[in-house]
Amino acid sequence: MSKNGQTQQFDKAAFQAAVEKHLTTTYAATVENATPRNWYMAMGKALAEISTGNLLATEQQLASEKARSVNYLSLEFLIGRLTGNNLISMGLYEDVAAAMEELGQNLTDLLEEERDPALGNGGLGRLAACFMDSLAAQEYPAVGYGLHYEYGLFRQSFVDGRQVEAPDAWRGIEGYPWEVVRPELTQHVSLYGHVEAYVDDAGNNCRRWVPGMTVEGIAWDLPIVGYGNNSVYPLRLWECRSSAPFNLSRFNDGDYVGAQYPALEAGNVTKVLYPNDNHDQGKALRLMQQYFHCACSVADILRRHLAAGNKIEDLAALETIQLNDTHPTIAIPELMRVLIDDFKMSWDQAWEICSHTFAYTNHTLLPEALETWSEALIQQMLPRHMEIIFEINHRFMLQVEKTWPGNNEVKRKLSIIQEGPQRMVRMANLCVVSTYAVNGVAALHSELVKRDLFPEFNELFPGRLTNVTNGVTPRRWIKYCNPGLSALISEKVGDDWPAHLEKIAGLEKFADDEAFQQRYMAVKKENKQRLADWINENMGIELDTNAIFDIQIKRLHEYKRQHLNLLHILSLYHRLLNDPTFDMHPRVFIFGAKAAPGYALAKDIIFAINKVAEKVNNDERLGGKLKVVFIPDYRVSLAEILFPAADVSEQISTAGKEASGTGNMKFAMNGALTIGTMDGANVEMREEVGDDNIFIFGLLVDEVQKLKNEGYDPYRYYHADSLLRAALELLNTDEFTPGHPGQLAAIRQNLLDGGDPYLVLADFADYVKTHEEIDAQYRDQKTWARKAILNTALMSKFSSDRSIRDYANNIWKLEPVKR
Ligand code: RUG
Repeated sequence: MSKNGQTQQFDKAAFQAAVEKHLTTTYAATVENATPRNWYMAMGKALAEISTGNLLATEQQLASEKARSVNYLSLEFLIGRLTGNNLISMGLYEDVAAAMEELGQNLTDLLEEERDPALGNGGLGRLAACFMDSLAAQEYPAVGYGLHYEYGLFRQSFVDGRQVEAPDAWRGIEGYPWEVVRPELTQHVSLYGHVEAYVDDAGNNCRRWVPGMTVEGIAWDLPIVGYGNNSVYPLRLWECRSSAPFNLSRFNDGDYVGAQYPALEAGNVTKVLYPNDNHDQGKALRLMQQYFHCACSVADILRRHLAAGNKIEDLAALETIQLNDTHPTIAIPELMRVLIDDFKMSWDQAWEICSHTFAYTNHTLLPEALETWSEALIQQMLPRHMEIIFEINHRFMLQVEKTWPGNNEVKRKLSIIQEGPQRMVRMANLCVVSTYAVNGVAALHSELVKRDLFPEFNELFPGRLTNVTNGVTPRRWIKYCNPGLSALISEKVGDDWPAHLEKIAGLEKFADDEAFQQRYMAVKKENKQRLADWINENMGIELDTNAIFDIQIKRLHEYKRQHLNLLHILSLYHRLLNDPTFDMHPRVFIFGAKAAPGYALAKDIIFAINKVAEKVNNDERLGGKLKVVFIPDYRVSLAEILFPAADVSEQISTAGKEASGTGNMKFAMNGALTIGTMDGANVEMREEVGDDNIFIFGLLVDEVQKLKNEGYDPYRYYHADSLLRAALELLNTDEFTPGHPGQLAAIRQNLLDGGDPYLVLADFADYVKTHEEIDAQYRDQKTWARKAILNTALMSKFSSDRSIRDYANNIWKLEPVKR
């Protein structure tokens, strides 16, 4: 590897010729009349030529070496823009910038032409993207399997403060330059129909699925480029098309439109990403997406395995399949079906392979996010799978009976089938029963999975339940998004830290160095200015970069408690206007969040923050001390500007509700100080940075539980705390919605009469007090700089490279294969 991580010789002239060739032959433009978008597309195509070559070469090498691989199955990969990141991984950023400059093009401007591929909702999908990056960076053989949604996560705008959703056609008209379609990998997927019994030639009683329809799965590969190496792994996204695109007899009868129905229906399967985060909606089309994804992926894994000359019996030795949450659980009965029905294995043989192939990651304890599917729906859409699930459950119940004889209560609790007026299949139970490893995503979360969610499973399968703490890729989340800080780090610890984040600990010894502190804070200031400029240009709000930039960016959810943040803002507003002795350092509260379109209260919270923002940003009585900004359409490319610009990171979920969080890690790496509860990965971040360098507040998990058990009464806090009361009462007036009192009252109603399910009021006073401490400490810039530097220095644990090594060593038993 040469300087900049470059792994192969860059031929500038050849690259420029390739760009110009694509400009003319692919996009019908000339050097003279090409638009910036034409240039961006042509450049992307020229770069993709390099990565596709490496993708095929990596594929061939891994097949010929019979390398053990992980197959990461996820309904979501929130990859964000690829071009800038891939340039960094290829070590070509500077060379390509110079080459494009000679062609009269500015690379930074061209990178802005890329639409974010938003093929995920939030943390879960972004984690999958970081993991693919870390797999490739460390050359652990891997294939990512996902869906090629025509529309990604909806685009968000605000109309009079309310969220409005629009479709996200992320590929534009021209398609996405990095993707390559692989028609030779097409799969056929069956749906509906019935199961029939038959006797095979050997006289065995067998079952087979007679499908009602089939659709086609088309593979699109996106290159996951290894940082500083030549390995490129595929992120393989399946698009659903009709197997019978045209009904010829209808066409010949003159029914030209009706003739296309099969194509239109099949196209619906991968039309759009479901926009729910941490919430199971239970729609039939979603089950179809899940099965389509799993059937294509399982078939492709088997194809690769057999094409490399391996025996089917060796599947578990050479392939492991990681299920990212329960969304791809149907892959388990699908593999059973294929092994039994197609490969004619016995149940025991097939089970031996399956139960040693799959591993499952749990990402949530929230009951509303734990997936169940109605038995009737599975029976109708996937009749053979329902039979197999029943059989898995039957055998499992025998095992439960052995351990807890005659205990029907424990059987009811553990059964894959949940009894009730409508019988439901519990996907998490199916996962725990059928996989060789189940992991939570942060130490606290994994403990709660064992203690509260699956205690009996933990007893029944000792050692199966484990932890792998999440991480984030330092390539995108420091090197690419924060060039100023990256240069400073490289100067102090050398430039190989993006691949070896442990090295970043070398910054610790500069935490007290005043000159370094000043340079570090100067970088922070530049990053704040970059964000302030973006906000000014796009939203017309002017910000003072001397203010504290206090940022909460994540999906809008009650458990994440954006409304606690809002109540704090209202309390500051109240104090600034009513308490002449109150003093505060100027503060800018910045939000970014999408609400699921059907989540009314989440949308009300967005509306309320926007209305408060409108008022305070224009209220001269506040003397510029308080600003509120809600950035529309929060997405990966905006996150790349937001994380580096934060002074304060809001990680304020109710303890026990946020499985891990990953934004918390990105903020801290970029030198923001966390205000957070003892929840998710905050707990481990505190262990790393030490209590002095993080602001922890609020109830602990067990205190939350205790308070609830005792009968939580939000009015107790309301009556006891006049500041809280003042903040809540503001929501009942027309202070922020002139002439329309009560427009914000739903939030107050939920917190008081609705019982305040996430204990916002119980944590309010401590939250306010902790913010006062932040205010005081920020005024001492030297101390603040020291803490910020230590946050950067002490975050190496949260590199996704470490997470992937944990998976590889402790779960997958996977070795790197160097190219
Ligand atoms: O809510 C969790 C986050 O705490 C976590 O960091 C992330 C990645 O592990 O996954 C999020 N999540 C959980 N998203 N969806 C779910 C449940 O389907």
